[in-house]
Amino acid sequence: MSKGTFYITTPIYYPSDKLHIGHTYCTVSADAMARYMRMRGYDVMFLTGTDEHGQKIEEKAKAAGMEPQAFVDNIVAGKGGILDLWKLMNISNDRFIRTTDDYHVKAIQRIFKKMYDNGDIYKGAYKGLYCTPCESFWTETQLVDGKCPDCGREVKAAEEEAYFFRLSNYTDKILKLYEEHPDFLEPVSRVNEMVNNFLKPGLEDLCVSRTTFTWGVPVEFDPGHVVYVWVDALSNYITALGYENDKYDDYEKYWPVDVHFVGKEIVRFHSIIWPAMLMSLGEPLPKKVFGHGWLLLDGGKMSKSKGNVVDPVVLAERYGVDALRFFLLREFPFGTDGMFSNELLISRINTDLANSLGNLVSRTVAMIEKYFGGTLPADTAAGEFDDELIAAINQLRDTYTAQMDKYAFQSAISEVFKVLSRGNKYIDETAPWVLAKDEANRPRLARVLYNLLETIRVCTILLTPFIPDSCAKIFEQIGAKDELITWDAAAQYGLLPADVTVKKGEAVFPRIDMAKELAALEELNKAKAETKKEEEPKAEPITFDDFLKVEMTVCKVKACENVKKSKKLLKFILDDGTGTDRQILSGIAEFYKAEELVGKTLVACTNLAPRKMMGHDSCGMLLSAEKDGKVNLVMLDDAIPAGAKFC
Ligand code: ME8
Repeated sequence: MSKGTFYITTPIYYPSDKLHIGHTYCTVSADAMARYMRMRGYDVMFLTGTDEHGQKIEEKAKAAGMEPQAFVDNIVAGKGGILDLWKLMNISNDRFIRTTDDYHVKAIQRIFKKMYDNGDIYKGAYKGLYCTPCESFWTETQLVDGKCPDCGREVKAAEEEAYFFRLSNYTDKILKLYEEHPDFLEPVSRVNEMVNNFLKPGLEDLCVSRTTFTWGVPVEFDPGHVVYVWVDALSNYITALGYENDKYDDYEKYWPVDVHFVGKEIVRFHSIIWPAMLMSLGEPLPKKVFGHGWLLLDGGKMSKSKGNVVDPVVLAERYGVDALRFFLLREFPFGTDGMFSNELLISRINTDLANSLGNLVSRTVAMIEKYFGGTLPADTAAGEFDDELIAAINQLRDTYTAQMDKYAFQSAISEVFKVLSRGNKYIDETAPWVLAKDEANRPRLARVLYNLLETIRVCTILLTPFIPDSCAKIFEQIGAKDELITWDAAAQYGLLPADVTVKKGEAVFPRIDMAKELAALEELNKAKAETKKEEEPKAEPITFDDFLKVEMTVCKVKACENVKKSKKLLKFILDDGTGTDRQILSGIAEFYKAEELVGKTLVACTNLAPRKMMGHDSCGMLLSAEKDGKVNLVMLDDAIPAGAKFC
């Protein structure tokens, strides 16, 4: 009989770039939690999926020369895509949602209309700053050094007719939610962040439609608009259960969600915008949002790996999926950031999996084979050190559960490893190889080995949510049948039959030679860098007519200055020979001092369509050359007059 339901979700991932180990972190955590709750007898719904709409995806598809749908289909469902990655990582999700799924699209249209009909969505005009990679609008005051406060990248000025969600009406309601349900958002540091940064200053209405691109869910009653990608994405958690659609019928059963696992940078969306949307829809609120930390590389987020191998497929191939899953949850406390490195990964595999767990299993099984031909005798004798070990085994499930129920995976695993260490110490204390020398000690020797098997059995049950395949192999080696590897069976010492038969198998976690492995990884990185170079697209040939379309003009720099609030941009006033000054902005401030360039003779493309950069017009582009990240302006002999054309 089910103990109740448990609904858990991961964020839905952008199918724009290859997923790295940081993305895997969140999904593996949710998977461990889902497996743990299933093991405890809950009826679990574990949802993950992909967030496929928005300008970022549209732009990526365009750059790849593909239609957006074909582009996302390939990244999600193509060979080596996201679905394959989750299969490889042994992710046991019950459902997978794609925001391009028909049922979801229709449900989003209904959800938008519902919020419009109840007055929470209205039409207005939006002027603001937009960060395309984050799909987020920002106000000037929210920017950090003129850049997106989430990702640090450039934002673009954007203005358009748009629909707005009356988020400003929800400030007090969200504050009240946090007060009345102090465990709605965890860890508690995230609550302070939300209150101080967003709620205390007062929420602003949220722009929830866009008209400058089309890759999204069209607003049904105003089709020039597409629904803001976050409204579309957040709603996945209910549409995937059948909310406003007929595809599924689980909404009543599983909603409200028990926990949304999300990365810390998207806590704002999940703990402010999402509950406000649900309040507007008159639906129950999530029981909990848990904002986990990031895996960092050299202090930064993972997207650019320097030196370390962060591709989960490569890592899983080299060390096994379970070792990788284990490392992610064992090494870092779930709520805070952790610094990833290959060295740390290998070291953790060696100390915990190969030494502590792997050794205990292989030594115990080997001794039972050696001293008893693989089957323990029924006649055994208790002795010194037994009570302490047995007490540790009997208490373990409770201490572990207390941590798991707080999503403290690292501490839960650590409880298990305390008992495994106790087991290893028990071998030293009882010295079975000494007992084996005297026939009279056989009953005692048998009991010592039995106690070790029981230690392994209980610990392995509790490690199953993290390393399911390896645990199955261990159960086989120690002869633990299905009924002895259940949740109930983890609460009690002494369930294996006294005359249990073991079966030696291959080492479940072989030890890795750190120095050799690090050298191999370095080689791998080098080879990858080489292939990348080779794969860089060669420019397509163009016709002479194409070439003639580009107007190249010699210009003299009359004035040059840094653009305020921009680290990159220089503003040039140029004499292009026409008698009218030409203004061009160029992102080369890191490489030149503005005053050095006055009087120089440069080349500009002068028939490029003008565009705005940081609020300034830029009419053309200065020619520069880049190699290894260093940029040089193309400079000509000062004798060449302004206005001269390239021919
Ligand atoms: O944010 N360490 O998608 P996403 C830990 N589509 N977690 C990391 C990480 C790292 N280095 N890098 C990424 C989105 N993540 C939206 C979600 S939900 C309605 C919409 C985590 O593919 C990140 O914190 O950019 C986030 O929780 C998840 O991967 C998906 O990121």
